[in-house]
Amino acid sequence: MHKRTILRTVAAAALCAVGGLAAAQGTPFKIGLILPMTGQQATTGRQIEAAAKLWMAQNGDTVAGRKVQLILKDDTSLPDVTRRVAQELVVNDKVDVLAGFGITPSALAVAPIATQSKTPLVVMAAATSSITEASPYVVRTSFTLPQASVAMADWAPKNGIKSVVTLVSDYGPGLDAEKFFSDRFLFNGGKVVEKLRVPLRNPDFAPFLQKVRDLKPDAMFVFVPSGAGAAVMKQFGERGMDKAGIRLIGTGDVTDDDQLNDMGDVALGVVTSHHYSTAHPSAVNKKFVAEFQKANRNLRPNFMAVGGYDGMRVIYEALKKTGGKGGGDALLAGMKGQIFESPRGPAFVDAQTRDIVHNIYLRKVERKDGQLWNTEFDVIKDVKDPGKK
Ligand code: VNL
Repeated sequence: MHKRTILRTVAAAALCAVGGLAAAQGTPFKIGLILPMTGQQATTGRQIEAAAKLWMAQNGDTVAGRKVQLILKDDTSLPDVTRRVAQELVVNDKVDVLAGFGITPSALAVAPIATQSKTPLVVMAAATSSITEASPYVVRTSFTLPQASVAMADWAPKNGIKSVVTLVSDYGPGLDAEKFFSDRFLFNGGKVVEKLRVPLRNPDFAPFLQKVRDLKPDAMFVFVPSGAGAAVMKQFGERGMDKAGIRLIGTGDVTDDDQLNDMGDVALGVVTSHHYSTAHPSAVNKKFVAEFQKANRNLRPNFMAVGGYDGMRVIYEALKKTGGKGGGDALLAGMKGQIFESPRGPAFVDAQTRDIVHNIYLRKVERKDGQLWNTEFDVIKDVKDPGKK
């Protein structure tokens, strides 16, 4: 099959959708939320589902007179499943928006369906720079790896780090992190001793960490996806790499707030760059964290939750702008250019690139009141994705 059949079915569905517009006011506005609820990326699914539900609890389930319905599907983070589920949501459920997408391959698998059916696709988690270029219907509320990585490559050489080994997951966001960190670090006079890539599925970090230990750089720069950070941190400590004088730096995915509190002393002092910390000291974030924790048995919201929460806001605001009517192109137009205060700080959906613009913070892991936090100590304001041409 598959591609031609899929495209034909999707095209037919799009035609039906036009005919059905008159009836749209009476029908609910459907958001097809596709997330990895099981499997290796399940923490990301759990975070985003909780955040989307919190948004709806706080803002109601009716927008401009139109009832909003959330349809949650588990893609187990396998892109073939993501594609099939998205096709069913568009053709059978006639969803108005597709949203979620825990990993880059899942977002990329669905981009052609979004284009063919003119369905806005709101990326709440995946963070490879090029995703927004895969379809003109993609809008992103998560972040990009180049945004976070460049900030770290500027910070490190000013803070005694002259040689680095990079260690990244071997797929889209990891390759972005490796390239944008290395190029900038080199430009700043640093030396990248070796670039190591670990498989995304069932990674065994041990041999890679041993190699880093033997190379003995000033620091190891890490990107692993949300949920894998604790394993890296644990083995980094077990091998005594911190004691051997190798520092761990990276994007904030490695000190993921979903897991940070259980990482222990080895995480103390680790500096990362990212767009969100649960400890972000704003009134909007304090309220977000408190209400998220109250609704989810004290679970700490991480950057994935914020991508989901802001994605819901962008969808709600766009629907409001269409007076509740919706329609793929009208919704897309309503999403572009939105400016709002996110729990992460100020945020902006760039109308040209459809990508998120936000602050990138430098953070250091500290213990406060018996818990570990990514404490922000510096900020680079309004960072656009450096991966865009
Ligand atoms: C991706 C990027 C996934 C960053 C992540 O966690 C992450 C991705 C699941 O683009 O696949 O932290």
